[in-house]
Amino acid sequence: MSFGKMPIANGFLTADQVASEYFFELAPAFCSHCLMFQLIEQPACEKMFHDSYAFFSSTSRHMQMHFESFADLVMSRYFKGRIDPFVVELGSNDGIMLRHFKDAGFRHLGIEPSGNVADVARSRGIQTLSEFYNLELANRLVAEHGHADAVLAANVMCHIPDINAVAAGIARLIKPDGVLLFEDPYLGDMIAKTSYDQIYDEHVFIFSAASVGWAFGQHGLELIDVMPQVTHGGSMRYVLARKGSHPVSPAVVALLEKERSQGLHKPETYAQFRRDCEASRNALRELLESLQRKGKRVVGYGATSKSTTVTNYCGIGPGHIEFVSDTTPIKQGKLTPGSHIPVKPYEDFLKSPPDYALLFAWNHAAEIFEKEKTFRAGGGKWITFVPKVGIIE
Ligand code: JHZ
Repeated sequence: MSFGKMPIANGFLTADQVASEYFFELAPAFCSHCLMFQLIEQPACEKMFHDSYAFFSSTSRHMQMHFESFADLVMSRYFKGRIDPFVVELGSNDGIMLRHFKDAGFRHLGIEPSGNVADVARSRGIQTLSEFYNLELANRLVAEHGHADAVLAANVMCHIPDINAVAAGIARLIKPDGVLLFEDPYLGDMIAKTSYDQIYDEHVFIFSAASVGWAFGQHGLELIDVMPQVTHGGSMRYVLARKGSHPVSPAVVALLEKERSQGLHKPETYAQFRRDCEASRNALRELLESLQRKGKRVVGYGATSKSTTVTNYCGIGPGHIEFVSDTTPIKQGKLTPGSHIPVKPYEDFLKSPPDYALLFAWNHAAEIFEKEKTFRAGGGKWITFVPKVGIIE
């Protein structure tokens, strides 16, 4: 299916950059052989991850707590009995997870190609290299630091187009009994919730247990555990190790069965998903157009990467949404990619609350609703579109 021409999801831009804005065709496909759901065309990595990357992981308080508990799990379960363990995180962003290993005194290394977010991690004392991960880098790491006890990645693995190079590099880096833990938005949740906004340039794959098992199996790694996560609207944490080195949890078998009963192996499931996306798009447009006709003020909440797919696919622009509020300084004062809606600081939302706030950051709903009680008490309403388009009074 195609979502049409799309810009870089985190490519927030200034008015003078509009004329030269880059677009590509956002078209995912499903392979009934390896069961992978992935983009057909992806922009070059350097267009997405560079020295002015706009997403900083630590902007959400709930995500800070989430990564603390992820780090605790690795230390308590996978570091047990190991002498001087070494952990490597791919795409370590501003160090939101590695800082816990640093604080506990463990040998750690972050690999973060976006220089500006890596600098923030370094300023917090977290060892970080700004490079893309591949087999050549894995060889260098082994020579300089030795093999790793654990390799981690959160919302990163699904961003790397050459999954084979990365899997080979991880198989090279981990010890014979080492583990790989990574988590990403989960295909089963995306299909169930019609959360098509998980599909954008950075997310080349939307994984399932079946596709992860297949892809990493090519490199001698086996899925030994799975742990569903509520983060990012429904994610899955995958634990892998060298085939035969660890027992396989019954949770893996149960999830593979659940995926089959959900039909994730069948092309028809994706044909239905396409129809669900179209229905969602029509409903959201109709709702925004009716509010526009009534002269209501609508503001977007959270200039997320995901919202780039929503605004561009649904044809939402400054005529529908006055501005998008976001707490990230690098996004403020810019325009949203493709749809060119002004991004303003959160203080603007507080100063002049709109009639309706379109919750682009729906994955942070619990945190945001808690924070925005005054908005609702003052008559403000939320517009949501996952799992269904609707208004929360
Ligand atoms: P958020 C990013 O996706 C990009 P995005 C990336 N590709 C990925 O996979 C996931 O993260 C993990 C703002 N905000 O977390 C901050 C507020 O303004 O949904 C962020 O700009 N007020 C790596 O961009 C945005 O919203 C708030 O109270 O879709 C949230 O972005 C909160 C909580 C957030 O990720």
